[in-house]
Amino acid sequence: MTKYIGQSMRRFEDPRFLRGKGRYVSNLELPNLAYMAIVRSPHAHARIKSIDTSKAAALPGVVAVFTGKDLIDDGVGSLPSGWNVPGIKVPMHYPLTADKARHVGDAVAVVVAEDPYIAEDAVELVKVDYEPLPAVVDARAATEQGAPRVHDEVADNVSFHWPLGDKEATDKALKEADKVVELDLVNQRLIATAMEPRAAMAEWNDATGELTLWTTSQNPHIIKWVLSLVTLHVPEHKIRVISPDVGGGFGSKIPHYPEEVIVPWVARAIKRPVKWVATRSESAVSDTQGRDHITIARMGLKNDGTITAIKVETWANMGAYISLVASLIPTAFYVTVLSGAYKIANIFGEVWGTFTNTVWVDAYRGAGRPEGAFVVERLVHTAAQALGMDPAEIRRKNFIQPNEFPYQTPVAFLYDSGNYPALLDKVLALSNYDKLRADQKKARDAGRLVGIGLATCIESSGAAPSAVVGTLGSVVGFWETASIRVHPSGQVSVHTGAHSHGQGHETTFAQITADQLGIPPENIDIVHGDTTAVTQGMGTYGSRSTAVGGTAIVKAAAKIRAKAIKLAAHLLEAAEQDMVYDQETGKVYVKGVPDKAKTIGELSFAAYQAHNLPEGMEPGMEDLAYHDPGNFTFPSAAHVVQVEIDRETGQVEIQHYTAVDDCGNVINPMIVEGQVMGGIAQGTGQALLEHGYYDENGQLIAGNLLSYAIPRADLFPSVTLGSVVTPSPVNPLGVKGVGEMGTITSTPAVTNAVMDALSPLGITNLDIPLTPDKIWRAIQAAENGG
Ligand code: MCN
Repeated sequence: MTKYIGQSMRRFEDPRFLRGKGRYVSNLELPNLAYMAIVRSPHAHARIKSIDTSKAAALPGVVAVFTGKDLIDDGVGSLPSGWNVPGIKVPMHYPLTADKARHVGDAVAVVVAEDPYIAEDAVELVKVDYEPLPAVVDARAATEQGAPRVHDEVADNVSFHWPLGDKEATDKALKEADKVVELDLVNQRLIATAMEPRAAMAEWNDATGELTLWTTSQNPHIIKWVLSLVTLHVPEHKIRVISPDVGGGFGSKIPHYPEEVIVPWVARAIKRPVKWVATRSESAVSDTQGRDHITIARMGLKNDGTITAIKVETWANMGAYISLVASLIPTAFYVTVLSGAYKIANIFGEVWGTFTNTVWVDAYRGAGRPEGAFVVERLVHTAAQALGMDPAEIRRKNFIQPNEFPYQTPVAFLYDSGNYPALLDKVLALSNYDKLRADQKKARDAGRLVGIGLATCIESSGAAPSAVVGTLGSVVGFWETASIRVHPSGQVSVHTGAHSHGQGHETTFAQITADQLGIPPENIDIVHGDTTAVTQGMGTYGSRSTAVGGTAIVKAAAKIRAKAIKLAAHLLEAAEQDMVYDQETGKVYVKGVPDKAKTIGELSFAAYQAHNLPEGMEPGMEDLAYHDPGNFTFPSAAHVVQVEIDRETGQVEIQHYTAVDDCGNVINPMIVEGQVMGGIAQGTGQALLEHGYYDENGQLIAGNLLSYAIPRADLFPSVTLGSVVTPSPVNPLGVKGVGEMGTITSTPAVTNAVMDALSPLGITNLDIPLTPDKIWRAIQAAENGG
């Protein structure tokens, strides 16, 4: 049925990226541009007694210096929280802090100069008189009596407490269980490390009062709304936000950032365009970070391996401020996935979101769902060990069965579709699981530390519907728009509110449109990332763009086809109900008379000519659709990993990696493979390497790429990929999201493999990242008693 969907078409965007022809914010220039640099706090917690800007202002080439007071006195608003769980405390977060610095990197003042080097020099000349205060960095310690207060008005540092599920029933089930396994888990702080650091450039037109802001955002329309309604108070119709090519985001480019307010404000103040580009080390202390949970998790089981209950307590580190969607992540994106792929009668989870003197936290690839999957999959692995069961068998025993969809979990979600036994069968077959186990036995007999890890996970992607997310705390809705303009030539522009920053929408969205209209993808342009070019849009995150944005395209295309049919009937003097739109060729013909036809190109030309239109038809061939999804989609994945640990060094070698995914119908298998591979690399990075580590004074110890270990190609053997397809009934494309599935599943799979390797030594739980040092010490302790 489909001609282009399902094809591994090469990405249309890649030639420009690979040849260095992308248009990133930092590449853009404007006449008379001034450059901004930011004075950031070196202290994790300090009262600001005074700021002396005189020396910086006197440096030749410096245009102006501003402090927080300048912005606040001018009425600039506090950065908002866009997701408000009940009872949440959201303290003020001004773009430049004026009273206290609350994390290393908190922005205190800005310098504007004729070139970026002078601006950097002048930053050194701004004298801030700080009174250092004690800092707190640990999410749970922050709630203890006597802990330093991050915000003077929040006595216990708790922003919110969020329970979900039946506590009484879960406690009872745990009491009655044959076996209870308990784990203390740390899901460590991560730094997103997108390839392109953040940047912003702004221009004010004094004559018209118009602001244009170029910013590295995943959701430029949301930034426009917030700039107008909350922070800058500029009329919305006077603001244009452009996020051109953006080099990766992974969630860290969702929030509304201080620089998106300061740069335009300064441009208006000095009557010149202004640009700011973050350095890599600056990004480490000013981009939102991810994860950072401390969890106590319990699972109750029958002796036969049936899971009867899960109970979870989590302290989620919010950092120093509440970021745009931060309170969603450890709540409605976390506790709600604790059922995983399993039928579990009793689930209860509660979360404390706490303030600490660390960089503020927001979405990072998976955002809440990796943390949830990690808890469930580590518990399942540990339970299998405790009961002496094979980890594949305990999973199979507890899976939701294919005939049980739609499946209602005890923690709010209604899963759309899936076939978890088929996923497991496929990954076991592709990985040659029985042979891996036999080889492991031989290796163990020879004294080698070989481990096999499994994870079978689900994800909730494409948040929906707007009315429901509204009841959960969202300020905005999660619909998407698409407008399709068939030009007089028959070529097409599709304007989408989704934002591609690496995902390849320019290709997959063209494939979707091509199959809807029968126009070759190379004649279709995907326009995104510009609030003037695109009507409205909610942007890209939560693996929503294909399920939600793709469906908006399908809806807009249906409107185009309807108009084309009406016009063709008129021109061919046939009845409208006798017309057929052939979506493969783009021809509209009279049923049974294929030669009596008009192409969509001819019809479009006729629609713009407007010489001979049916009575009442407007000229042109263009339409817009909003799509508000009826439910999330629930992709799933099963991974099998084999590792070997070098006893002498603690180094982990990944020897085999097999991943099977189900993201419903696939638009472009090559792109899906790329998404899964990238996700696996990121999730493995969390399991083995990455840690945004703060010392007890709140200094970020791993603040650049020399000290923050990201995964590199040599970590991986060749990865075997497979797929199972259970189309989603939630949208007409039958698609589910894929952008985060690899990340969600790989962290527990790799962790379980390492723990399996160490199990003969009696080591059952170590905190991630499983660095050689940590593993070596655990081996020494196990073998030598410490
Ligand atoms: N796709 C497909 N068939 C499906 C599902 C998806 O062909 N059944 C394709 C899509 O059309 C799209 C890509 O796969 O080209 C990812 O689609 P989707 O799962 O809908 O996710 P989004 O496009 O909404 O992207 C968001 C997701 C998230 S949440 C993070 S974080 C992430 C990710 O995508 N950040 C990325 N992948 C990334 N990839 C790159 N290169 N850079 C990032 O910052």
